[in-house]
Amino acid sequence: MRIEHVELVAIEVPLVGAFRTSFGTDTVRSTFLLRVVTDTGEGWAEFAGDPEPLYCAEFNASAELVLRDHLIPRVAALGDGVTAAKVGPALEAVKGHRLAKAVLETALLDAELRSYAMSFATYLGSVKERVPSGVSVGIMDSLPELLTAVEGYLADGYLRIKLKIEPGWDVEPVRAVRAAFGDDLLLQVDANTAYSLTDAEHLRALDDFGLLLIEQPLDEDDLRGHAELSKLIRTPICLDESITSARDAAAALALGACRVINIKPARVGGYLEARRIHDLSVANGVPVWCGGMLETGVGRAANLALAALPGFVLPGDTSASARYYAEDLTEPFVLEDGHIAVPDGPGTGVTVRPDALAKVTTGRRGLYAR
Ligand code: SMG
Ligand code: MG
Repeated sequence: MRIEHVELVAIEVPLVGAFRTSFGTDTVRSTFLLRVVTDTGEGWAEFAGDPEPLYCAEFNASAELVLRDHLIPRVAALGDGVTAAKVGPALEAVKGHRLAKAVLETALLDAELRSYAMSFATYLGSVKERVPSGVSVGIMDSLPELLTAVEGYLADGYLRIKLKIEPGWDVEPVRAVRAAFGDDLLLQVDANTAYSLTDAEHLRALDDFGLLLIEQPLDEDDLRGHAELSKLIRTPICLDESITSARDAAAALALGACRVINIKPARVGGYLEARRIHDLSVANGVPVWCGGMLETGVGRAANLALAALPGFVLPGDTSASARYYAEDLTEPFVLEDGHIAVPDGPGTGVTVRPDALAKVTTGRRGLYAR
């Protein structure tokens, strides 16, 4: 495969409701799609980041620049020999920028798989036709508002609830949700790095509620702190932001910094590294689940294929299109009996609907032409 040209499509897609985390509030998903045209066809992928470097160090403008000036030229230099598997080695010299690397590798993988009429699910080794779906519930202004939101998601059929937490919104919302919906509800929390080790005593109060896990309580670079915290609380620690590679995952497990891993392909540089983390976790007996970055159908499709690998034993943040968007950019993903079907068509198995894309496009820029 040879890269002919690469185009960035900037999008602003309104969310159906505001989504508040410990680091900010989103009302619109502002990101970009990458369209890679090769001699065999085209491939699409969605950048997982935001306009601001609050979830991680990367952001939309940093990704655009590094793709244009450093990543795409290195992969294009492979000439006729481009494959998705060669993207990682070709980009190894460039430090960091994993979300940007992931969007390029994923668009090329989509193009490559379409040329063989093979799905992401087949390529990655998926074993399920549908995956159980959880939902991530933002921080709210009041407990009644939270209970109404959770009730709605449970009525939709979601099989697991994740509450976003921060200091001042943690034990009470968990207590309220447990009291309202019972002990059998699969429930977990995500702090997005909002705590420090001195909060251990406070976080121990969460042990009373039978949570599946607490996700990323401490800073992303604090593996030691997570290992210490895991000795002080019973709730299993799950890492998200801290795990940017299979090597990180191996270190976190060796240190006892986590007992569960949230795998987001973008955060770790793409689906190939995501699969390596899956394999490592399976070998270590560690459960994994698929995280989300409020993706449109473009990004969601490939995440569903990954979530169908055998080690993904917990429901993921792979919710239906309607949880995020009134109109998705692809055919909408729907919840059936708490599950979402894994796409089985070529590549990601979805196509971008030109009319839906046109409505949310704020700019198109060529990043490379042969
Ligand atoms: O895609 O349903 C989704 C969002 C899930 O909570 C979610 N993602 O830290 O796991 C996480 C957050 C990161 C994105 S917050 C804008
Ligand atoms: Mg998280």
